[in-house]
Amino acid sequence: MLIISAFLAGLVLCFTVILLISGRGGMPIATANAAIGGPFRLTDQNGKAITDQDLKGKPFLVFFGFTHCPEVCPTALFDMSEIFTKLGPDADKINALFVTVDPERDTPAVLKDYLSSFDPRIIGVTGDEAAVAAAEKSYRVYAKKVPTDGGGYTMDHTAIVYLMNKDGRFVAPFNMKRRPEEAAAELKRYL
Ligand SMILES: [Cu+2]
Repeated sequence: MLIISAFLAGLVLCFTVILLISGRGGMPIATANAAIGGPFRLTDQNGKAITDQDLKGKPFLVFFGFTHCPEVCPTALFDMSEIFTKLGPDADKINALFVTVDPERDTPAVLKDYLSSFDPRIIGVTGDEAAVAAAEKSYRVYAKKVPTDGGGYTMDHTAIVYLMNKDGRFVAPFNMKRRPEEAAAELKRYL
């Protein structure tokens, strides 16, 4: 009973966050605001360093989450995988990043294992706590540890997918609530 209620509480939290911030439609909340995003130095799921410079020249989607997330993160990653499929050959011209807000548990190996259920082109990103916190700050991502009944914890976090252009500048929150072919068509406009 305790476990079930803890699970449900986690689910409700995740949903609340997504409802609060995703809204409907993909209208730019701050197109003129270039202050989202910026330099970072983190580690990918293969243990290799990844920086903002590695992403230059291709538009990218970036989403912050964690592998223990019951619902929101797997759904976003599933939708991203569908979009990659619809992109066809253009998929190689776009990057997608899943940055953990839970570096304590999400090591490169854990991310790699978790992402094997999704499109292999999605890049898992982690790092030490300070580097992850800096990335959260530059993307204005809210993330907070929430203790659960069993003595563990879940993460409350911002669930916006950001669309960044070829120069690494923020374009708009990316609307995932539509057919993957429509989302893919929008991405192709930024190639
Ligand atoms: Cu999540």
